[in-house]
Amino acid sequence: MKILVINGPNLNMLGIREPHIYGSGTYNDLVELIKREAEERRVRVAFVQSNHEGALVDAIQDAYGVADGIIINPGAYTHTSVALLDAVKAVGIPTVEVHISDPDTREEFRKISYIRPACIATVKGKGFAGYVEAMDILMKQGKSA
Ligand code: CA2
Repeated sequence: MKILVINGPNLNMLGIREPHIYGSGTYNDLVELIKREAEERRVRVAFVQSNHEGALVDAIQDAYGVADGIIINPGAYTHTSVALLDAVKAVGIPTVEVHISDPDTREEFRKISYIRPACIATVKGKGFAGYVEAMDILMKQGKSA
């Protein structure tokens, strides 16, 4: 199984500021954690992080015919992007939405997720462990598909 892990804007800044919200681990720590957990599960993982909406759309499109699942933390584009919603719908790849914090307990504007309707599940508020849970969700659904 091949999983693409996509992280949106500012997630490259993890561990640098706002540790009370996002923890003290860096983006590199996150990548290493996912790689370790993927290896144990014999899952192949690839990573994309971008601060640009179009680059994220390109990454989703490039996964067509390549990845069996997508884990995406769209960052702030969660709350604004119809383009990411359309891209996930267009490729039809099982996708799990992940948030390190729980946006539903924060500002009102974070309670809206445009991408959620195209995703098979949402994991939020579980820190970096949420990405591992997302991997398990994709693996389970891969077996039943
Ligand atoms: O909780 C999450 O994972 C979010 O997707 C993170 C986004 C935020 O806009 C969403 O509402 C929830 C923001 C990522 C910003 O990451 C930072 C990392 C370090 C310092 C500042 C921001």
